[in-house]
Amino acid sequence: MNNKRLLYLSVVLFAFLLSACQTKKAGFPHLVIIFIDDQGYADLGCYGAEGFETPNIDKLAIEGKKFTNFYVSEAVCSASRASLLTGCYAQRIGIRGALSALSFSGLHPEETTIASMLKQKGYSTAIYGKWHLGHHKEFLPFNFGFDEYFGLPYSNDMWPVGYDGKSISEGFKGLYPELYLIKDSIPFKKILNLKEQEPLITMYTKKAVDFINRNKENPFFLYLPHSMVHVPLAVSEKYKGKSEQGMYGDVMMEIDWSVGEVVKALEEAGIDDNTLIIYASDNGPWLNFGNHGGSALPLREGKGTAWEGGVRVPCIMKWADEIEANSSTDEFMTTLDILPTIAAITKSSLPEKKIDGMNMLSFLKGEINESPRNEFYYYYQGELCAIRKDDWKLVLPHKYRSYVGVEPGADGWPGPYARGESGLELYNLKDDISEKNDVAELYPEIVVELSEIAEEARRTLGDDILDLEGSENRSCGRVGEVDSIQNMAIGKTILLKTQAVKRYDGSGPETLIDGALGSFDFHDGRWLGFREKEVELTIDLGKITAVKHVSSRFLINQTSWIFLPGMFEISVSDDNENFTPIFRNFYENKKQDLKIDVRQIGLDTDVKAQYIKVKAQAIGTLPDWHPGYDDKGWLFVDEIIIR
Ligand SMILES: [Ca+2]
Ligand SMILES: [Ca+2]
Repeated sequence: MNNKRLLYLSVVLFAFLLSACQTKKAGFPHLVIIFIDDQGYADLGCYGAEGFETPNIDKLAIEGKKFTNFYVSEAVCSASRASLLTGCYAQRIGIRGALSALSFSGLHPEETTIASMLKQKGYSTAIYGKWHLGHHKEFLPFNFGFDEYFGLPYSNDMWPVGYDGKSISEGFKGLYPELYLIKDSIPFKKILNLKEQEPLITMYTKKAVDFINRNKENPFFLYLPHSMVHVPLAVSEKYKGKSEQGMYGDVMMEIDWSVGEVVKALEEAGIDDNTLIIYASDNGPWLNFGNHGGSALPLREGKGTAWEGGVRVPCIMKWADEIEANSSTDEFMTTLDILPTIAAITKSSLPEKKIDGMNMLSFLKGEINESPRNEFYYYYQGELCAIRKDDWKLVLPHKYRSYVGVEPGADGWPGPYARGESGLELYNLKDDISEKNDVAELYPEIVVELSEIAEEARRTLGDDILDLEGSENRSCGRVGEVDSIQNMAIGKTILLKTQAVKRYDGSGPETLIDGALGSFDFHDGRWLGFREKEVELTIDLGKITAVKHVSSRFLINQTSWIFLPGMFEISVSDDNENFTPIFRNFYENKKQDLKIDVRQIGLDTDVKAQYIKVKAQAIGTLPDWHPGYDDKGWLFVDEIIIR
């Protein structure tokens, strides 16, 4: 061996030892997830944005990997965030839609999140921004492994302020409580008007930079879910009027600034190479807000749909130590896969409860070229809307919110939605990213194959369209004292002639006579929900008994299609054959002030009977003043009270 070669080998060996040493010193990587609200697929420079620029985010793509087939689990805030943090379909863990400011539910405290998993590995954890997995104390980030929290508990439009920016006390928004920034677990500052939303991006960013500076010596997980670009849009002075596009572009430019500040802090701390940064949006654009919504082009539709514009989002990952720079991939990945991938990176054990994500670490590192994921279920608010396998997407018959053929709003005001209805449709997403050409008839064997996957989804996770409950569904967390009531019928026999809809069947018919009262939250598991024409049930008191009172409680929640019965009748009998009516009344469902209410209907009486029969007629097709006028209304009952 000549000296030159020996020298070369020594250098290689030295470099190897040095790098091994550095890796050891660096330990587990730092993790940063930046999650933008309602940003469309096309709303970044490197995805073709028009009218504004995002140089800092584009630079992440140059230094990392850009994904063109990256999905969130559902095209709506809470469901999407639940999946990102738990690695589960939101459908699996019972988080539906966007939790309202009046909601009583949240992520179940027994679910494992990325943060709670990383706490086991000694990570410092923080969230600065929008949480939206339950605003009650039981559901705030502290319960899920976060050390620090500063931000809004839910969407920035869940406040008693109208589209004109003025306070309102009427209508649905009038019911909302005042919006607060939360610090750790207590209300910190009221956000009364749009002006007070202007510093949100800056505030979250400053907190994030400070967190990085305080924790650069140890591994950390920084979750930065910005409240923007969800409407109402607000931007700080430094970006007002800066984009050609207008307000939306200005806000995106400020988000881009924020990303730049975070990257700069990592660089200055000397930890940028050993940090995995993931940038993505929580769902597609809210297109009926026109120039205040983004763009998902060339994808079909947007937020709130299972079309690609709703669930396919821009995503960039940068991790200089492991992910190839300036790379782009059309391989399939979802937010579900982030938790198990981080588990692999940090050698954490996976959550005990079943999850849906897949470990993508080998793919990210370039050890394998193909993503391990090839299937995906498109759920939206309990409905299984589509199935993807490889490049094929089978759209299942469903009704959906549509933005096609209606004039969008502008300058902060929404336009109306259209309503779409799909058949059984097949698209090849590789050739037809815009889902224009239904090729179901050309590929019947693929329709069959994907239909079988749909069956598996329904069997395990359920499907509201077919009223199927899954065998693996878990429930979300709920708060609220159970109000109880004295009821002579507790423990007696009840025969329910009409089936409640499966997902609203409480703990069976006995729910109606268990002394526990349904709350204002129809999801609380204490209501029985019906969509049949008539509900009929009989309670057997066991022996002839003096009855002084019979009544039933009904929920009114017109915004959720829940109405009073058209008719309500009570009759009594000694022999379960000859019934004597003691009460009958008809109810008109007038348009009310969108208030959620419970009505107790019945009578004080003085009869002797063993059997009490109750009949209630559901409303049927909704009245013409209601936005769901061509759909069937709901009847929610709990409880039947006998004294
Ligand atoms: Ca959102
Ligand atoms: Ca009950």
